[in-house]
Amino acid sequence: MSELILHHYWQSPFAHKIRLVLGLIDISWRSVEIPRIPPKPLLIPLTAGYRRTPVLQCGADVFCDTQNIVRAIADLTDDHQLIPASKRAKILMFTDWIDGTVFNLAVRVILTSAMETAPPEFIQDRAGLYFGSNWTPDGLKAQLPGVILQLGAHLKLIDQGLAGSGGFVSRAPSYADISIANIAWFIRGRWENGPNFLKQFPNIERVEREIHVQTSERCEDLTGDAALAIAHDSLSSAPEGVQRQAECSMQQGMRVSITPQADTSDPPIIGQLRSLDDIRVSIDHNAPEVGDVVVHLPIAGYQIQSCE
Ligand SMILES: N[C@@H](CCC(=O)N[C@@H](CS)C(=O)NCC(=O)O)C(=O)O
Repeated sequence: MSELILHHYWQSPFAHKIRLVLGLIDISWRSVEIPRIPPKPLLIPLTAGYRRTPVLQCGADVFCDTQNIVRAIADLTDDHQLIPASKRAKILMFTDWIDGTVFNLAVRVILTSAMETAPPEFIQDRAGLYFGSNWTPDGLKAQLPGVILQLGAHLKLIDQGLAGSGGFVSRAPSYADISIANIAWFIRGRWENGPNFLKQFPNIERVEREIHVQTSERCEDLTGDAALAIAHDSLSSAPEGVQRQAECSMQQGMRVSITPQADTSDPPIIGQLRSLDDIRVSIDHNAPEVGDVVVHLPIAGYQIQSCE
C-alpha cells in the first residue's frame, strides 16, 4: 500500500474525524495542509473539482467524503474494529445522520455566533455551502435559539444512547464513537458557549475524552506539490466495471458529473465513469499535474448525471 496522504487543514471538523480514525488505528500518515477557502490549486487537479475537506490520497487513488474515506481506510489497512462487517450498516447510517442533521445544526450555531468576528469571505463561502441560497445574517440570528434547542435535543438522544459504559453500537470504540467525539470537539472548540452547553451531556463528554486519549498522531508533513508528484508517479489498481443497477442506464466510460445532493455552491466533479457498485462511484480523471488518477465518491448523498 502507498502511504496514506490526508489533504486537510487542522481546524476542519470533518478532517479531525479522519485524523481520529487514523490515530485510533495507530497508522502513520502524511499531512498536506490545504487552504480553508478556494482557490485550492494543489488540490483540485487531484480531485476533478471536489473542493471539500478532507481528501485522502493513496498513490493515484483519491477518496472524497468521510463516509467513503473511512471505508477506504478500513479496507486499505485491513482494520476490522472501526466499522466491523456485522455492524457496518448501522454505524454508517448513524454517522451519516451525524454528518448531516447534527453537523448542520452545529455549524449553524457556530457560524451564526461568529458572524461578526470571522473573516467575511469565510462566512460567505461557508454560507454558500451550508445555508443554501436564501440566507441572511438577520434570519440566521433570529433562528439561533431554536437551532440551539434542536441541536440539544439530538445530542440528548445520543447521550441517552451512550448511558452506562462502552460505545454507541459496541463495547469497543467504533467509527460511531469517533463521530460523536468529533462533533463534541467541534462544538467545544469553535463556539464560546460550547463547553458549557456540552456539560448537559456527560456520556458524550466521556466518549469525547475516551476517544481522544486513545488516539496517537503519527503524521509527517508533505508539500502539496510532492503529493501531486506521488499521484503522477503512481498507477491506480482500482477495479473497473459498472454493476447493473435497476432502472439506471449508466455505462462505463461515459462522461459524468457528480454533485452533492443539496442546495450548495459546490462545483461539479467531472470525469469518465470507471466503476459503479452499490455504494461507491469512481471516475477516471486526468490533469497535467497528476497524470491519470481515479477519484472515488460515495453514491449516497451525491447526484450522478451523464454529461453526454
Ligand atoms: N460530506 C463531506 C463534508 C465535508 C465538509 O463539509 N467539510 C468542510 C470542512 S470541515 C468543508 O469542506 N468546508 C469547505 C472547505 O474546506 O473548502 C464529508 O463527509 O467529507
